[in-house]
Amino acid sequence: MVILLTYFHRIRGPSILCKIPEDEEVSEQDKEVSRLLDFAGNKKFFIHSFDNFKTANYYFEVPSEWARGKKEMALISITYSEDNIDGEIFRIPLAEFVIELLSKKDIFKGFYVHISGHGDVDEINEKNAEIKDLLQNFSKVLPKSIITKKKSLKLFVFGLDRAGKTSILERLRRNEFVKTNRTLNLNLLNFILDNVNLVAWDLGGQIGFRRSWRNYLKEPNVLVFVIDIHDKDRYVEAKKELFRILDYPESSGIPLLILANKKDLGTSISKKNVIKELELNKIKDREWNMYLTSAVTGEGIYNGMHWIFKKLIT
Ligand SMILES: Nc1nc2c(ncn2[C@@H]2O[C@H](COP(=O)(O)OP(=O)(O)OP(=O)(O)O)[C@@H](O)[C@H]2O)c(=O)[nH]1
Ligand SMILES: [Mg+2]
Repeated sequence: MVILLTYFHRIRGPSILCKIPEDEEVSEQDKEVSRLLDFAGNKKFFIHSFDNFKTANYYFEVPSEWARGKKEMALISITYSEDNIDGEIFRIPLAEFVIELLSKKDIFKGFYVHISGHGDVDEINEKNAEIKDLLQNFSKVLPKSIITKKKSLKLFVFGLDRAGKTSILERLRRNEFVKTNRTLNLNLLNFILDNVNLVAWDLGGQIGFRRSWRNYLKEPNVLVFVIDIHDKDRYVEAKKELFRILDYPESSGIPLLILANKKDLGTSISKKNVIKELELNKIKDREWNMYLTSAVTGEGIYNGMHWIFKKLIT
């Protein structure tokens, strides 16, 4: 399997601008090429076949201060030869890679390594190293889920800062409680639980990061909302953030798992109580369930995950 990341400077619209000789009919082979380069086709993701290979391709626009139209095109392609692979499985990982790449500030500079006369060379090299790192991580994560052919689920994990999101995910990933640092912006985790490949988008809960949550609401299979049940002063704030996400059209109908966390700190708070405080009975447009959990002991977390598996994995 080969992964290529290609950057097209200043190309906009279809790339086949002319055909020589002009009077000859367009062959099937040419059509294939034009399909690959047809950036005007409005398809971000497409599968392409040639010889005994196939490619899964995802193209995207990179905002760039150095481009004429302020936008340039890039294409990431995975070339594979295994007959039994359905290229569709690359769609979500590629989309995720692109979101992560574009979240890096001024990333366009990293594509200018071979073009002289553009700004600070050190800065360009540094950005290029960032791209390479991302690609390296991506290539490590990818074959594991693809080759083992496990079912894959994407979790959108949100909630106020210090609710315990990262602790819960680390507990699931390593089966132990580990010390965490606050999450800056986004933490992407990939791990296998009960033969299911989980891709978790662990979102930073501090106020400054909450506005960007929506950007990552890209086709998740399940929403996981974490709340610290002992942080009663912030129930109203938590409820507001929960319903803000539920009200976005792109989250419509997606099942919601609520993890009422830090149960180990005392059991005076009941499930009923949290449901009432968060007004969860108002949720009518999706399936939801709530579990009292503890990242310290692991209690409740696995039950929550099994509820998801039961709903979504046939
Ligand atoms: N007692 C107890 N402490 C917990 C539990 N879960 C998390 N914590 C602690 O709560 C604090 C915050 O946990 P994190 O997992 O970092 O919280 P977070 O929701 O990821 O926070 P942000 O990344 O800022 O959004 C840490 O000190 C954790 O050790 C729990 O179940 N019980
Ligand atoms: Mg965190």
